[in-house]
Amino acid sequence: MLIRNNSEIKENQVTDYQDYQKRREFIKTAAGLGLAALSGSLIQPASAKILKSPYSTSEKLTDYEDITSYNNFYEFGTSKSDPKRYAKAMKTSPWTVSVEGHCEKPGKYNLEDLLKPLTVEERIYRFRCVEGWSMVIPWLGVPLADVIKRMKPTSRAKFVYFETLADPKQMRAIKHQILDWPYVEGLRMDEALHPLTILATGLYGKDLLNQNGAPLRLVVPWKYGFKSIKSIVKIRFVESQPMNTWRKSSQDEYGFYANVNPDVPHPRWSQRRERVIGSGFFSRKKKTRLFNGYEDQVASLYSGMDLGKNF
Ligand SMILES: Nc1nc2c(c(=O)[nH]1)N[C@H]1C(S)=C(S)[C@@H](COP(=O)(O)O)O[C@H]1N2
Ligand SMILES: [Mo]
Repeated sequence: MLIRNNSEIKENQVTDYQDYQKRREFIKTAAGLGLAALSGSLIQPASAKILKSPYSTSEKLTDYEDITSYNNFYEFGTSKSDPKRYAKAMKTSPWTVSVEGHCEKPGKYNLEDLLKPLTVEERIYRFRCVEGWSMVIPWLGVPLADVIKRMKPTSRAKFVYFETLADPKQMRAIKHQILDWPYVEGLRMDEALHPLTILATGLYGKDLLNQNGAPLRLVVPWKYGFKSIKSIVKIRFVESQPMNTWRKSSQDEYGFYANVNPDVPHPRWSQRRERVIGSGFFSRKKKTRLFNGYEDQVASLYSGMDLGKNF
């Protein structure tokens, strides 16, 4: 298995970044001293270095406990606590990703084969959900661009389509038509190739837990959370803009682009402020920024577009 869990480290021990950094330093040192038994036990993939990405923010991290217990993953139910409770039933190893459409290297890839030649990076991204809450998460992952380039898309590939597993035996809410399963999403090719866009395999130095979209999920930090599709089993290169699940369910409320934008209210609520998760009972509210604060990096992708219409 490319990605390992470390049974010695309990979830509740991984609570803050200092601890986490210290442990990583220790493991690096141990590896340097040739203590083979210790090296590779935490960091994925076993043999590779993890680069600290220049794209990270330095904001205070959300606690591991909050990131892994307050989730949206409707295949397991609509309540924020359902994914943690029920997603264990999903089997994430072995895991196959089917690559399809306009590219030179289509096929069914084991997760290991899909990611093996690539370098895992750690990136600390602000993650904002459409319902007005935000987290800051230290992700582990690979740039989506690196995966796309390996698949050699042809000139007809203008968008990338993604699909989540939809197995009623493993996902208890699939039997309810809450959404049109499988959950699907899409990005325009330039968004997909943007260096901020990653395929995440872990967070806080550990493999993703199922509730966060194990073993492979998208993270697009300047967009609302629903673009960041979880537990991906299919990646397809397509010519025209794909439909996405939330737009299918309510196209007045959710667009294709889903760029974080305080000036475009959701029909049922303002999007001007966000609750920072984990900031206590008297939750801290923060002003939401255009493109979730990543305006300098991504605004040029949308120059000339009316962001009120293309929301
Ligand atoms: N397959 C799938 N992916 C999904 C969802 C979902 O219900 N199913 N929810 C989305 C929404 S609305 C959000 S806010 C994020 C939440 O990610 P997190 O639970 O890791 O914070 O996942 C997104 N990806
Ligand atoms: Mo969301």
